[in-house]
Amino acid sequence: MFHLFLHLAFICPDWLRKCADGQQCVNKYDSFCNGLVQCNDKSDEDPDFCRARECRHGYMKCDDGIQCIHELHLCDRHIHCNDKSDEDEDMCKARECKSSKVKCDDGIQCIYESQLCNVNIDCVDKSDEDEDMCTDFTCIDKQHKCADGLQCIAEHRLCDGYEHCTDRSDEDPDFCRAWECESGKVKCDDGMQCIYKSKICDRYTECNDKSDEDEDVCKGDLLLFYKRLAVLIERR
Ligand SMILES: [Ca+2]
Ligand SMILES: [Ca+2]
Ligand SMILES: [Ca+2]
Ligand SMILES: [Ca+2]
Repeated sequence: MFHLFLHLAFICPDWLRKCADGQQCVNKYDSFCNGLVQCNDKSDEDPDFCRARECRHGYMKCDDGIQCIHELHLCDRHIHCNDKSDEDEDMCKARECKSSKVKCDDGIQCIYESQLCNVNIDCVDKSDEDEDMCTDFTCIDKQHKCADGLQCIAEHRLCDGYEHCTDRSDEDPDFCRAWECESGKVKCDDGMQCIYKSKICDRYTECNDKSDEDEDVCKGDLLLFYKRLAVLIERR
């Protein structure tokens, strides 16, 4: 009787759910069938309960049919399934990468194409940053090779006023003076940095030379403003 009373009196907030014993609240999204026992009565990992339960969106079952792991954790070279099935070598080697992803040299791990030669090690075997490979590598669409001939950066990061190439070549003054801004962007007065047109006179300084927020341009003097705009558009 006392137990029943406790059971009824015990209410979990919205984002939590009761364990089977009714004595404890655990996160209803993360706690159930994640391979970790979080309920004192172990009901969150009860095999029968978990076998009958589908994984939530973006998650998948381990071979045991019990545990759910995030899809991104499949074949990432870190063990997430208690039965280790997510990193089974034969399975991972036979598995194709999703589009826009490519295999690391190990034939197991998949990474995004944009992660190749980006100076971050994404493959556990480091093959994505192999110097010989990156020297020969043609950057993917909308990417640009830094002067070192190794690193690829997104084209919109060229001459944006921030260094992205480890050799700083994306912000090299000579290079940027000669560089035409991508569409929708204009040069600051320094003739080097490109900013989005919409950032002119938006009260936030984007140009390192502060020319996008120049008082004369932005305050009142409409004629000057249009003159200036015409110059900027011409410069595009
Ligand atoms: Ca894994
Ligand atoms: Ca990388
Ligand atoms: Ca940059
Ligand atoms: Ca601005």
